[in-house]
Amino acid sequence: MGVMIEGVYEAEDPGPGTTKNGAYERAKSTLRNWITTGGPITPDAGRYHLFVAWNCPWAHRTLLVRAVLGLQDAISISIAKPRRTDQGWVFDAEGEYADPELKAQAVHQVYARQCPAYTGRITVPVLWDKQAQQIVSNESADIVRMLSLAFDPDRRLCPSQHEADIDRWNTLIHAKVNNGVYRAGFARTQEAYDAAVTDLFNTLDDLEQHLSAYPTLVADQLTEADLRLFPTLARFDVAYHYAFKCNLAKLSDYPALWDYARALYALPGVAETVKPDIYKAGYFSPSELRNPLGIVPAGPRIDWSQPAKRTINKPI
Ligand SMILES: N[C@@H](CCC(=O)N[C@@H](CS)C(=O)NCC(=O)O)C(=O)O
Repeated sequence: MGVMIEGVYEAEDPGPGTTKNGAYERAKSTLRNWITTGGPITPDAGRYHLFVAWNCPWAHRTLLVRAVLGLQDAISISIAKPRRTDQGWVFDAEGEYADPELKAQAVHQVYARQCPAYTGRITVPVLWDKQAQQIVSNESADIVRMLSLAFDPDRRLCPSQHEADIDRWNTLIHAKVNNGVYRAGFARTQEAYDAAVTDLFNTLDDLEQHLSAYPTLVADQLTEADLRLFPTLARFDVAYHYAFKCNLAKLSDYPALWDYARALYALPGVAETVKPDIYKAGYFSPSELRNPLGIVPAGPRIDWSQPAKRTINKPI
């Protein structure tokens, strides 16, 4: 794993950003254009391509929106191999992990196509514009919102009247849950770890309370906020609980959250995006900090197909 400096991929990884007190700080995404009706980047079927990895939760949220809105034919994908190498995210020459669009060997080549002197981290997801031959965005939050607005005129995943509520959940869940597990897993001091775990489990407790009373996060219907929470829940017991030391409780210890997660899993198109064995291979890949020998644990056994008590309707 590494970083790109002026268009050259350096295998030497400076490591995830940390502040002085050992707390993890996520790098900001830098390529942030928008698809809009009437703008230069229009929502045309067949024009866009997503570069993703099954194990990446930020990529997962974009795949969920694509699946729930039925955009699989409109937006094509390339899936990078689950374990990063000294070239970062890489592709095979053929098969499931090949890149049919640009025939790239690594995701850093996609960034170099966009900007030959690119400097920064090479992350997935990346939304690529096949027509303009450039990156639209490497920020998953923007990709989720722009897909759900530009490709669905009825804004069913982000209704205008609920947008503020969706944003409120998104902000909280990003800080304390989605990125919270990384703050715990990448902490370099006890204090930073303790703060992250406290935030995470306090928020899971609040979510448990909310989801005991309501079927979903906002307005009793499926919205973008649910699709942004789900990737962290899908990885929780199999990866974060153990690999990132988020072990005060398992997802399956929260009756309402676990029921909610399974109801989301049962939505058409969602199960195809959930890959527990790949999460394990990715999160337990060799890491000097967390898992020096790269040994992947056998468990836990999880039954995602157990029917949920609640019903969540696919809006489309
Ligand atoms: N802000 C980005 C973050 C994406 C991100 O951190 N992706 C991880 C994989 S889960 C990655 O590609 N990391 C590679 C690196 O940092 O070198 C987003 O949400 O789209």
